[in-house]
Amino acid sequence: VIIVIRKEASAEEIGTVETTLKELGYGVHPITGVERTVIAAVGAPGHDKEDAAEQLRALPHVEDVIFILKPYKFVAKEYHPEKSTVKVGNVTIGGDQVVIMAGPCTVESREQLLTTARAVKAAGATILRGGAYKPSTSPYSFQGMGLDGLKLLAEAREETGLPIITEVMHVRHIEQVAAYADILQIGTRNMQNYEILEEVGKINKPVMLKRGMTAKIEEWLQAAEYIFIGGNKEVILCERGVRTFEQYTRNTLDLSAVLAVRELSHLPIVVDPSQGTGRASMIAGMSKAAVAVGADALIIEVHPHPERALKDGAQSITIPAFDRLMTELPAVAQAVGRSL
Ligand SMILES: [Mn+2]
Repeated sequence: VIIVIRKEASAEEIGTVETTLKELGYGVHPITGVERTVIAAVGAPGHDKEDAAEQLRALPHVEDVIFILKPYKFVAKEYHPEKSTVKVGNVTIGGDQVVIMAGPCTVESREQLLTTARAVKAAGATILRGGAYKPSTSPYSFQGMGLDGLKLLAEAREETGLPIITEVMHVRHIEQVAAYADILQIGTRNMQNYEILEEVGKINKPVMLKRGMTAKIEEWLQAAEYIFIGGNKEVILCERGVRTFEQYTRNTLDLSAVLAVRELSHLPIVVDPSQGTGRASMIAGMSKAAVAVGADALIIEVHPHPERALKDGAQSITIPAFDRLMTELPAVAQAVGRSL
């Protein structure tokens, strides 16, 4: 149950509502917003829905009581029927305009990053991606430049004006990454790392939550709920492909997840055709398909020399290929009532 508290209620009065809810047997998760406070009250066994509703509506300072019979509440469409948007600088994710995030998989050098940043900006990308801390399946492969990579990303933002998105892998890095990044990315391996989710819930920066490679959509939305409960409502989802029996592609890009998320939630959704396919040859096609199905943004790996990339070269497109894609996407966006 979501309990909407009246605007004029004081902190003390809100505390009284919380205490009463606990006495009634509910688990209590308040979110204090700028405008008003809402409380997710979960549980209360033995309560008939009608009785509970009457009881809750009778509480002082309660404006509305919304029943959500899903394992997630705040990220559910029932809680917020309109699509929510996340603003980063002057870029809006989840609005009419489809946002393009592009850049190298991993920051490798100043030259590699700045060359790519300038090129993707010139082609029309509005957010720069780049990994500083890289999760790797193999402990022997490149693990990223760390803090030096973050500094290079900040330099690229300074020069191009593009906000940056980069991954945070460990709780101990959150503060450092948040000091540089405009959007924090939670990778597929950490989607169910509840410690990280709780911590990024407390920060004041947007978070892009990638779908776990074997996660059901419901589990993914529950993971997003963790961030929301912490008080951070700037959550973006990212479909990056799931693991199936197929091996020709690195993952199976689940574009139906865009529609599923749209049906179930108000959160903006990004599609990653690079990780989703693992093949540079498929990125343009899947990018167009993602825009056609209604993705709010794409995140694309671009490298000046994919054959020399330290990571994910096979799924990175060249600058000319990215330029071409950016001339083809507006027509697709327009066909589905969006712009680019
Ligand atoms: Mn990558």
